[in-house]
Amino acid sequence: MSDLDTLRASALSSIEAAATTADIEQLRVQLLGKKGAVTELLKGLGKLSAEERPAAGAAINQLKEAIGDALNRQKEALSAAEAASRSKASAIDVTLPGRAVARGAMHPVSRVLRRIESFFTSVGYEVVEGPEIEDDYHNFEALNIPAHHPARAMHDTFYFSDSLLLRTHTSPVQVRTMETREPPIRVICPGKTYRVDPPDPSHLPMFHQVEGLFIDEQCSFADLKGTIIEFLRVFFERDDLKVRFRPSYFPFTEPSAEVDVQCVHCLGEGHCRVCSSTGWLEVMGSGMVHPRVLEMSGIDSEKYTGFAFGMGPERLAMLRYGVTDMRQFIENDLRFLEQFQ
Ligand code: 2NL
Repeated sequence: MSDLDTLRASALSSIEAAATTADIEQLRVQLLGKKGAVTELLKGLGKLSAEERPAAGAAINQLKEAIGDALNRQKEALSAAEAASRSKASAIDVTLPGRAVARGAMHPVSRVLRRIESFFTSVGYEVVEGPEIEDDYHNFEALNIPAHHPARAMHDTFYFSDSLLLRTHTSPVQVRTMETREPPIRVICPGKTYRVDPPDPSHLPMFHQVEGLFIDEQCSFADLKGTIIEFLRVFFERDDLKVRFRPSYFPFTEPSAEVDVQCVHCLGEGHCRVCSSTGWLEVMGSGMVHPRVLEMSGIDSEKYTGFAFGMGPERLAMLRYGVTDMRQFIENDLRFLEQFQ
């Protein structure tokens, strides 16, 4: 066998054995590159005699072409196989089951806030928010709460300084509304409120309040009663719910009334731990806005009258969903929260 035949056989068998396109490129360099085996043979032609040279040159070129063809063929085959395996590796298996979307649940207090807002906006009220850090004037003074009132004692209010505090109710939002708008005013003010109370079954240091304010010419206690009774019947989803207005006292309203509903648990019959067998549950406070409160915020109390009310969404959520301990609202126990889907 001549040197050419040996080289041809070994080159073709290496090409056939190549496993990747990178191997092929390496072989191309080894065989046909500047210092490749075939190139070395061509360089050797110079040493041959003029008679031998044409035949030898033709044979080497023929070998060069055969190796080039073999490299190209094998490269094409390998690159097709490599592309196929790349696309198989990155393919999406559409038969796999989908990942389930974990569904959240709305907090029961948020659900109650939404119900309250949806009723009042449906009868023409606007939802207004305001700062949680308030000053003494808007939280107390403008609401006719004198300096000696128990609500101003240190044990109730979180103070930042003599005059800056965490609001103890959302009334200051209504004060700010009266200061900046002209009647008629129809607003509800939901939001967080703060009092120095350690958590227990019926108290939290941070809780919510929704207050409402209606001011217009000719506004009467009958408007207060009609609005509140209708709200409570819609909220508790009972057309015939009994509602009771009990005389009470707030510094910012006169007259004032606590609002009771027929016990939603026992409906007023027999032994009951929810209403202590009284048949009634206190759910709101209300009253006609004190004329001094109107005047302090720049509203003419000869021309305008108004009513106001306040309620606690935590308490309403306990009644509506049968929650017996307020602390559950802030414990973030998913076993509790997941029940309100
Ligand atoms: C309660 C009592 C009440 C008000 C809040 C109010 C606000 C202004 C003027 C007059 Cl700016 N009144 N708010 C009136 C009566 C009762 O809330 O027991 N809340 C949970």
